[in-house]
Amino acid sequence: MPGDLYSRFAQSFEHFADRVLVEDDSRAWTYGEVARLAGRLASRLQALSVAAGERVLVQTDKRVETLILYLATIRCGAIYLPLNVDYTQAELDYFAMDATPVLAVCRDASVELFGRIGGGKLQVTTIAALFADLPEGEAPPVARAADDTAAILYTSGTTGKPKGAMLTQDNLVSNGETLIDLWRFTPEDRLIHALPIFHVHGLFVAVHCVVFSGASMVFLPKFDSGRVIQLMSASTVLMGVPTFYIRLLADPAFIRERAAHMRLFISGSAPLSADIHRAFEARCGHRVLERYGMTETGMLTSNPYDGERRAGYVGPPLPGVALRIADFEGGQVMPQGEVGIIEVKGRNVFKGYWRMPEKTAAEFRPDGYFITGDMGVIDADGYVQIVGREKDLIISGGLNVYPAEVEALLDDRADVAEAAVIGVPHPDLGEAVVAVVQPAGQFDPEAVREAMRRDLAAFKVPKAVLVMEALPRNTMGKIQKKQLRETYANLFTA
Ligand code: MCA
Ligand code: AMP
Repeated sequence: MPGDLYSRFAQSFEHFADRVLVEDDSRAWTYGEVARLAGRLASRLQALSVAAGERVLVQTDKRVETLILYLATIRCGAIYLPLNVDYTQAELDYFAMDATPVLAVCRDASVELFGRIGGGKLQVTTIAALFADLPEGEAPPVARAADDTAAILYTSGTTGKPKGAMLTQDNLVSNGETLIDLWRFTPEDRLIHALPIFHVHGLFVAVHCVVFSGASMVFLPKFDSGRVIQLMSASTVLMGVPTFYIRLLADPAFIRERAAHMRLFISGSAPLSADIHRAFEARCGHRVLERYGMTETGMLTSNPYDGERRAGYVGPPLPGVALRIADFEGGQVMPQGEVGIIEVKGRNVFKGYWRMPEKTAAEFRPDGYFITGDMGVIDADGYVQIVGREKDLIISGGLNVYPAEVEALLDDRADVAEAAVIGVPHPDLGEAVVAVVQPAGQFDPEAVREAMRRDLAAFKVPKAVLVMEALPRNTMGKIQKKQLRETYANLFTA
């Protein structure tokens, strides 16, 4: 039996043909129906020149049709490239020019915008057009090798342009298999799917756990605590970022009885505070299972299903994941119990950044370990604790914002002498993006926020732009971000 991703999907399509795979507010789709639609859509994609190794760029709303588009792209042997629906034209231009997709699928309202990319050379379509009068014939699945790329997900970085992480067929199959075992997924499970489907979390972790195990899921367009609470009585698992758990706790309708049918609450993508972990247990009796991962690596560690789910820890490495703590300079392994950079190796680790061999080489050690940029420590029981990040990164509501990108935009403005962008504690989002600006002449913070909205996805726009006559610097002249973070630590929590 071939080991590629579509073959793994096909196993479930066959075994669970009559069971429900996915539901939305309007109807349910069985595994068999989804498989047939994916086959027919693959015929249409092939007619649009989607072939093995070609990229299909997707920026659309979360719908069951988008899920089927993902499956059909993989069936064609092509590379799926999902993008955040929030990205602006400036951001999209870069992704499209870098990835050179054979086809872009966008919202109806964005057809014109996509049409302008690359001087009008990009082939653009919409979900509605793709699904209109689907051909009857199903294209046969195109076999792929374990090391062939199945998806490219862009991640930004502390310097330079965003990088397309190439995730292989085997990365995705092996990580999914590990997770369904560890988290005990069965065909009886029903997942509340409230995450976006353009990240590893919502697309691969959530969807693959469901499809690989023959379970089902309810697709919500976005997180809505009322809807999620309502669904709990007939569901078993919720996967979310910490903000989901913060919002559930903030909802008085979330009481113990509502969660009685649920068997598992999983959190990841950002740190879940020990306070929220404990408050959640006190409210509903469930201990959240926290896990840790990255776009480039999929899931890396997880608290155990049966053993102790420890608040403030992300658990031991997953089976098949080698994880070590190294010193900050050069990959020297640290003794157990000491803090250092987390480095990882395993079948789950990506094969490199799209068309960026130097950047790829810079993030791996010579012995093949990938440098995560997260700072951690392993305790005597083998549990990993994340204690910070070496990379200058803000995680807001589970979404990554690199200060360098926001600072560059501010520094380009005539009314800004210099800017520092920091993350400060936020009761809902965990961290919020804040800009501290040393103005050059007349300066209107609200006008600056408005202007930034044109160039930046909404989640990257600072929630506050603060003015300081002179930014704090050390003796070398470097801006003291630590001091700024301390100064504004209570901006949203006071
Ligand atoms: C929306 N906004 C945000 C965020 N989301 N601002 C900062 N951070 C965010 N995360 C903006 C909106 O555009 C809006 O802007 C304003 O904030 C208020 O939005 P709100 O209605 O509160 O937001 P929402 O639509 O309810 O979304 C919040 C959310 C969502 C539910 C937390 O962002 C979300 O689903 N996050 C999950 C992201 C995720 O899947 N991450 C996984 C990637 P304005 O008012 O100005 O218009 S990491 C990953 O995949 C790795 C591998 C891993 O380990 O999992
Ligand atoms: P991304 O590149 O969007 O995949 O984000 C990956 C980053 O999210 C990791 O490098 C961590 O910094 C962070 N992350 C993911 N899960 C957790 C977690 N459970 N606790 C703390 N940080 C996390």
